[in-house]
Amino acid sequence: MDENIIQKKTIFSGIQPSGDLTLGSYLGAIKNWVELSDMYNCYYCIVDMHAITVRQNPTELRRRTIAQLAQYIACGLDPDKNTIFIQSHVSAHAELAWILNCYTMFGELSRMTQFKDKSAKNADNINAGLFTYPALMAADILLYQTDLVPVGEDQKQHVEICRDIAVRFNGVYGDVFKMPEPYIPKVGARIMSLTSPENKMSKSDKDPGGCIYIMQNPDDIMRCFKRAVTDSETFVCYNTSTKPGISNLMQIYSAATGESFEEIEKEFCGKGYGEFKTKVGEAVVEMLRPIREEAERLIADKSYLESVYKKGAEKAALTANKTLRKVYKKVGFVEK
Ligand code: AQP
Repeated sequence: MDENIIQKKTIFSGIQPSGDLTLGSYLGAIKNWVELSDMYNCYYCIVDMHAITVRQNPTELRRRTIAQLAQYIACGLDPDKNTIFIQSHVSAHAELAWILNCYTMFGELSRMTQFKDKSAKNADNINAGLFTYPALMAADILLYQTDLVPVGEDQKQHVEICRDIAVRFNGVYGDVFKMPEPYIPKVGARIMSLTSPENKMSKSDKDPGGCIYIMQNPDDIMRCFKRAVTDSETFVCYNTSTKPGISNLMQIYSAATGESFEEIEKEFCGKGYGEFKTKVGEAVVEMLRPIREEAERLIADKSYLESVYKKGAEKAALTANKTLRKVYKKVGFVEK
C-alpha cells in the first residue's frame, strides 16, 4: 500500500441526495473538500440512506444520486485521489449504525436541532430514522477512523454527538474508535436563503427563489440574485444581525471572488444594492458555469460513473469492514 496514504490524516464527509445540490452545498462543503484532498486521505460519500429519513421519490432519488456523483467530480474531486462512494453500497454503515444506536441515549437525540427542525417540517412523517440519524452519521464517520469531518456550522452538533458516542463506546471497550474533530470552513460555513436570509439555503427548500442550484442555468441564477432580499438601507456592509441579506450576499461574493469583506465594502461604496446584486449573480454564474458543463458531460457517461462508484465502494468497504469486525468482536458477537 502507498506509504503516503498511511501517513495522511483521514477525512470523511457526505451530502444527502435529498434535493439537487445548491450553492450552499458547494461553498459550505464540496469546495473545501477539493482543497483538502491533496493533504488528506479523503472519503466522500453520497449519503442516500440519510436521505430516506424524509420521504423520497425513488426515481428522483436514483437520478439525483448519480447526478450528485457527477457534480462531485465536476467540482474537482478526483476519484483516483479520493474514495468517492454511495453509502448504501457499503453495508457496514447500516450494521455499525445499529450497534451505535444501542450506545446512543434517547435524551441526547431529542436535543438535536436538525431533528426538531425536520420534524416540524415533516409533521406527518416523524419516523425513527429521522430521530436516530445521528447514530448513522456517527457510524459513517467512525468506520473510517476519521480525524476530521468538514461540515457547515449546522452539522457541528452531529459531530459532537458522534464524539460523545465514541467516548462512551471506547470507555467500555478500549480505544476502538479514533476521536473525530469537526472542521468548519472560514468562508461559506453557512450560506443562507436568498429570499429568507434568516434560514439556511437548503436542497429541500420549497421556495425556488431562495436557492441557487449548481446545475441551474445562468438566466435563472441572475433572476434569483436580482430578487434577493436586502434591507431598507443603501450601503454594502457586513453585519449578520442587522443586514442578514446583504451579509449573505457578501459571503457568497467573497467565496466566489476571494475578496475579503473589507475589499467588498470598498468596491461597492456609494453604489446601489441593484449593482451589487448583479455583480454577485455574475460572479456565481461564472464560478458555476464550468462545473455545470462538466457535470452535464459526465451525466451522459453512465458507464464511467458506474465504474467510479463501484471502485469507490470496494475501497471504502475494505476500511469499513475492518472497523466493523473489531466492533463485532468487542461487543461479543460470534465470529462468522
Ligand atoms: N447553506 C449551506 N451553507 C453551508 N453549508 C451547507 N451545507 C448544506 N447546506 C449548506 C453543508 O453541506 C453538507 C451536507 O449537508 P447534507 O446535505 O448532508 O445535509 P443538510 O445540512 O441537511 O443539507 P440541506 O441542503 O439543508 O439538505 P436538506 O434540505 O435535505 O436538509 C454539510 O456539511 C452541511 O453543513
